[in-house]
Amino acid sequence: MRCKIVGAPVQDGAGRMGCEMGPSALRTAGLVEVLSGLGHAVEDMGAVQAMPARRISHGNLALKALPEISAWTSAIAAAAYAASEDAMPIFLGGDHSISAGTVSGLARRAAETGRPLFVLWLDAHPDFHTLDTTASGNLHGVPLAYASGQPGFHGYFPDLPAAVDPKRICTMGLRSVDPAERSALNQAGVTVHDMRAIDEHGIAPLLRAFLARVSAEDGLLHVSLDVDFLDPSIAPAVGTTVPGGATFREAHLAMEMLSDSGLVSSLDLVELNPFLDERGRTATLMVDLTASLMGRRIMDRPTRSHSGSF
Ligand code: 5AB
Ligand code: MN
Ligand code: MN
Ligand code: MN
Repeated sequence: MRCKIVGAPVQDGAGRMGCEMGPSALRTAGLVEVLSGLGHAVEDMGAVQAMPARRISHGNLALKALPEISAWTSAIAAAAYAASEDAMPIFLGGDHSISAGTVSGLARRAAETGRPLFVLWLDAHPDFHTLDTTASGNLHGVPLAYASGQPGFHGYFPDLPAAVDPKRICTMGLRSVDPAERSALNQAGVTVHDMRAIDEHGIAPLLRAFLARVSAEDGLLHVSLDVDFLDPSIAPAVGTTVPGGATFREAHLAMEMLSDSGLVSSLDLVELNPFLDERGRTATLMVDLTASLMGRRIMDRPTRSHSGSF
């Protein structure tokens, strides 16, 4: 597979500084070498350049860094659209506000190719606030709402050439959902597999069902992996830790199943805050998970399910 690594060193969307160092930490943990070692042709595109911010004011006075994140979103969307023409882009955040750009750029690409875009959102949070509903004002809490065309972004964020259909979004790992997000997710028809569902059913059948839908529609699949999807005991380097996250084995199994499916067309690695890490362990885990998603196996064959191809 041909991969393009795209750095998006954004931190203004998070409540604390440090995510700017994320791309550097992921490279230091050996991302490029690991992918090359798996036989992929890897091109490191360096970092997206921030565009100059214009003045924007909004009635929600809690909003932080709206001009900056709006400008980043334009630049990252353009980079995502370009990189997805002939390769699988892997975006290195940066806080999760970068996905306002990645997903919208990929949706534009998908619309041109005529294939539907699906999004798998692996996160403790749905990031489904609008500019009006966020109480913290941290814009890493809005990207999925923006990219799926929820109201209230017009005039503040770049206009969307194409939105992702909320019915083609699946979130997994949720365990911190604000009331406004809960009703918006239900109304929009997003598939939500919260931690309770993962506890009760196991991650495999839930993911298998979603992958079957992507495959049935010959879709493109974007995976957005927030560090806080993982349990903080194994992934401490994130500003928004929530107890009770995915285990090491659950996360690897999800990545291995995604790899077996052959459906993943792009990936975000977001919210890594290296300032909060312990001797690089979270960065290393993110790279290892990426390796599983990109074909690393314990044994030299994929493990097939009894019932189907995933
Ligand atoms: B992350 C919260 N919903 O709006 C808010 O880490 C958390 O990208 C957002 O998932 C977390 O501030 C954003 C309380
Ligand atoms: Mn997130
Ligand atoms: Mn999160
Ligand atoms: Mn976070």
